[in-house]
Amino acid sequence: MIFRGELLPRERISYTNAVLCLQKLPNQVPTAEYPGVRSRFDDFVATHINYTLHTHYSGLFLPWHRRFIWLWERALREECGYQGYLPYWDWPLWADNLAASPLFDGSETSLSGDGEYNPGEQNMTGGNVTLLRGSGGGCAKSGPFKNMKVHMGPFSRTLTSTTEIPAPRFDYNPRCLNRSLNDFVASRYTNSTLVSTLMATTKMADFQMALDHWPPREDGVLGPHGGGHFSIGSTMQDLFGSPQDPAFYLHHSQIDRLWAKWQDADDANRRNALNGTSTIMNPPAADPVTLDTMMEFGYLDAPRPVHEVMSPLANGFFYIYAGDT
Ligand SMILES: [Cu+2]
Repeated sequence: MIFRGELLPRERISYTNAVLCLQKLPNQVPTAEYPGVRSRFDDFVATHINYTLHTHYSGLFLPWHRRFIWLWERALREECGYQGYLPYWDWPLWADNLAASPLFDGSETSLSGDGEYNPGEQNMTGGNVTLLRGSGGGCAKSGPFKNMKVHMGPFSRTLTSTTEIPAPRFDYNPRCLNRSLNDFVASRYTNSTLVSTLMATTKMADFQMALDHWPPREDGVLGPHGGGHFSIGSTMQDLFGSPQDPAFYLHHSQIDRLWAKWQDADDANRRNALNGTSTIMNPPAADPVTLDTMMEFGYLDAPRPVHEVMSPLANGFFYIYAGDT
């Protein structure tokens, strides 16, 4: 069988049409409690914000996001008639030239591309590393998400608490989708060398470290998880609100794909490999994640034990990544 990794133009449009459909469907998360939630699309955003402090830089990062993107795909299919599957963003293919990528070329078959040029966009500094600014910095200027509104955030890049969701929490703050294609970041932090390094790891702690420089390094060096988040603009950079950029789901699909491949490469040792706690940055007092740790999804799904999501082919999951044999 020949696997075709790349979606046809009409398949890309049916995907983005389904995303636009979720943006028009009514929310199930109550606006009274979560004022920024204005659509079914926003249900996923608010859920991500709500659990961010448990599900990033922690032992829950991979298991939680596996379930989260599966719930997203299910909503596209069941609520918006989408017939395809969740695509993934294979970072290294376009790491040197994001604007040439079918994902971000700004055409009608893309996920929208660069933003309008914003002279105010700054370089970003973390530790000793400076990331040069991207080429846009304003509203996505073409493609299917040119007119979309994001409703929540922005959140500060500085984390002030590991237990309290910071302001602006779930406030309603409508803005455009910000985009700034950044080949400086993509070429350094999402390239094939980093992916090979990631896939060559044998221990979960090393896999996490290569994916995320986890815990984050003081010199600000990013793994490909952060690299993808920092290469297309400020909406996608937002630790809490990043699912407001439709590219979020393709980025996390790629992460889930690489995790699944890594698990498959040594099933006996890696299928149930876990490391870390259920609190961001793994503070010393936090409980270690085990196969029985329960993960919460708020209004999207019942709580799920970690062991239910350790295989893409069990417990209600039944998926593989095309192109991977
Ligand atoms: Cu996330």
